[in-house]
This record gives sequence, structure tokens and C-alpha cells, in this order.
Amino acid sequence: MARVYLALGTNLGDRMQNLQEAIRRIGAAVRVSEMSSVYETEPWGVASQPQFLNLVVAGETELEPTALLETLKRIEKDMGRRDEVRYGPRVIDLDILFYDDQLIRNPNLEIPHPRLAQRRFVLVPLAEIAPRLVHPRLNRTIQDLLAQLADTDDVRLFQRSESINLFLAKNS
Ligand code: PH2
Ligand code: MG
Ligand code: MG
Repeated sequence: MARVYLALGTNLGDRMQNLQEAIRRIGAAVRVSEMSSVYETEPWGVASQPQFLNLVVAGETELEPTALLETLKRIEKDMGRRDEVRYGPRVIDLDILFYDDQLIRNPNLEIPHPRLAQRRFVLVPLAEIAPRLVHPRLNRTIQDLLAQLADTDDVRLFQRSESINLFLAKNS
């Protein structure tokens, strides 16, 4: 059993609905035990696109890293994601941030996620659920990484995690 942290992002269609549907589907592969609030965030990479909603979840899985990656890609595809512009708009994006404290670098998968320490839209929700988690490559806590971060892009609380939990409980 491995402990994993996943980042979710969406900026097309009904964004809250996309997050809820993705979390429901992820539940078949990962027993989600923690969930951050939802944040509305300035697009990073490609500026002229809608604002994103982002959140982070943590949970336990029996899947190996590559099997987890395949599962997440399958969910993205099934939810209507198409091959698109790098950093451009998307219905749903599911990224593996951490898999236990494993360090993985191959052409298809890098864990920890290579850009997480540069992104406020990941570090802010991650710091909400795991401020003292140590990044196993950088050997720094999430709250340290956030405190040192240069990225000043806007990350605003959109919906508190308690209300999402209520929504999920109602719909499961
Ligand atoms: N995802 C991207 C590109 N840019 N910007 C924000 N704010 N949030 C994202 O999730 C995001 C992004 C590609 O994965
Ligand atoms: Mg991404
Ligand atoms: Mg991705």
C-alpha cells in the first residue's frame, strides 16, 4: 500500500462538476483520505485561457506508479480530454505529485512532479493538507517551499474543503 498525493486541475466546462466527477472516478483506484479546498488560480504557462480550479487529494493505493499513471490518463480521456496544447486549457488534468517517498525519472513519468515546487496553484492546496510533508528530492517541507516561492500568481479560495466533502458524501 502506497500513500500518494494527486493534483487536479480544470479550466473548461463546469469546473466544479469536473473535479467532483474526477474524484469519484479516482476513488476506484485510490482510497482518498484527505482533500484540500478548491482554489481558483491564474493560468500558468499560457496566459490567454480561462482561470483554473485546482485542488490536491491524498490517499492510499495498491497500484504501482505506472499503473496509477495509466489509470489517471484513462480517467482524463474518458472525461473528454483531448491531446491539446502544452499548458493550454483542459477539461481535467490529473497529476501524481508524490508516491510514498519514491524518486522516479523515466521518459513517461517523473515523481515527485518536476514542477510542483514552482507552482503556487499546487503548493497552496498541498500546504493546506500536508505542510510538514518533506519533498524527497529537495529535502524541504511543503511549507518551506511555499515560503520561498517566487511565483506570485493569484490563488484564491473558491470552495472550502468541508463543503466539498459534504457534496461528495451526498453523491456517493
Ligand atoms: N495546468 C497546466 C497549465 N497551467 N495553470 C493553473 N493555474 N492551474 C493548472 O492546473 C495548470 C495551469 C497544465 O497542466
Ligand atoms: Mg498538470
Ligand atoms: Mg498532467
